[in-house]
Amino acid sequence: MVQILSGQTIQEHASRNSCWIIVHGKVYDVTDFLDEHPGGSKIILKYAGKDATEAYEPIHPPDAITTHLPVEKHLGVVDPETVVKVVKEVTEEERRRQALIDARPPLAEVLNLHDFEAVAKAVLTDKAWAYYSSASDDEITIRENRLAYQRVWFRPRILRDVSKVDWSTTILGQNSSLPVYISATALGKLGHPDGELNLTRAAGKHGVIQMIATLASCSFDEIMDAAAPNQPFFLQLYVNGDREITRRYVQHAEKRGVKALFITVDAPQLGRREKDMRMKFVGDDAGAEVQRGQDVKKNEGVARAISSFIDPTLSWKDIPWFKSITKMPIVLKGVATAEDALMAYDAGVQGIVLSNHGGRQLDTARSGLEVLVEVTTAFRARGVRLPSPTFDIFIDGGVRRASDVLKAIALGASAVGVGRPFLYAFSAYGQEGVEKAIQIFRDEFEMNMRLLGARTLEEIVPEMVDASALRSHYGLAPDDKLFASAYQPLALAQFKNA
Ligand code: PPY
Repeated sequence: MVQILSGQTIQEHASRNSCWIIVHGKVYDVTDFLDEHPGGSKIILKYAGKDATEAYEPIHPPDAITTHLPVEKHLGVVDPETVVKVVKEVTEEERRRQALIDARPPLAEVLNLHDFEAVAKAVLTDKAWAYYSSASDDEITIRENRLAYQRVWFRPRILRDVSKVDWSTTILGQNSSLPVYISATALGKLGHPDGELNLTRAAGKHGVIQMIATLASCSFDEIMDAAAPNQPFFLQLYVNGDREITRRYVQHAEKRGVKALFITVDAPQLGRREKDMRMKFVGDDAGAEVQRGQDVKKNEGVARAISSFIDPTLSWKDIPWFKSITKMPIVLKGVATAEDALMAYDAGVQGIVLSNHGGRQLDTARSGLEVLVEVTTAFRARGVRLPSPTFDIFIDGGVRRASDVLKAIALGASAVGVGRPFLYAFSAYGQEGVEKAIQIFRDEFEMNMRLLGARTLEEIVPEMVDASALRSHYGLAPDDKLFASAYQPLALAQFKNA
């Protein structure tokens, strides 16, 4: 029998000693969980005795609370008649945002992936924009991810009858209409109420593979349940300090048909994304807590609030264990040198992603594109034939054009991951935005392959690019005007009481 609790009873449990909250109409006793909450106890206590759904929803998958709280703490359901409706005040920011959403340019006017970023920057909440767009430290690497592509030039071939061109491929054995997969990005509901489902629906419709993020706002099962028949997925994995949780998660994913496991290996600690970290000072009193010398991390923006479960002890020694718990191909995401690429190959995994985590981890780490040349050179020196039928090299970071993807393929990548542009596409226009982003890629692949003189991806060969300037970091680079128009410089930190 499900117990029905009145709003009044729940309100009586509004302290650190007894803290009940309502989420999605259900009542939970979170008293013992307060100090374990990765986002800190303070944020929960704000909703003690009240309905926390609105605050809970954008950050947590719907099942986060049920999986973390023992069943005896699931107290029952709230009697809706007895809850005093908290009429949420529409803030000035929300009013401004809604006006901007209403005034968005029609989707037909969006011509390239940069446009999504410009619209997303305008319509996202400050907090969401800060979290999505932020990168670590001085944001050198995020800029370099774009610039690297501009240091590689094409050597197109002519007179090849390019009336028919085909850019479809297979990625880790799965058909893909593009040599691009949707890379994992977290917290999709900060950008749009349907979160990652926008990606799922668009990807299913257009034959694109989505990599599901461990820290997606939608739960893993919600995403799988929204899939088209036989729609392929990859899974991105943050390895939990509690390996049993990781084992269950991976094996559940495999059972539900996920096709490959991408283990994130570049985030033993979260990079300092200062734009995101500054958000804690805006509009709440968390700054005071920091000044009292309490645990700073729990008050440093969205990302740091939820990162404490990631296991920094992860090492090469764990690879055999991963192989023992799954038959899915394993790909290490976040390799940044030829040395580690060769170690991954020797460890018997099926691939690597040359990635700097969208510039969000080690600042001044090199671009995936530059590392790609180092890696393919080292593999060839070792006598490994590329492309290898048993080992794939992917890259991600900074891809905004099909021409970027073609450069990566020419230099030896099997396919390319694209994260933020799809996130911005659905933040700005929902599922339709993602579909438009895919269409933009198609149009650009068609044109660029024709102009390059390549009818299939196999015909994109190393001789079609001049990458001789790639390693020269201080050479002249063209101004990236489109990127600059969407780039948000670091705002000065607020002075207290100013
Ligand atoms: C990132 O923000 O870069 C992520 O990969 C997701 C994430 C979010 C919060 C904590 C750790 C990682």
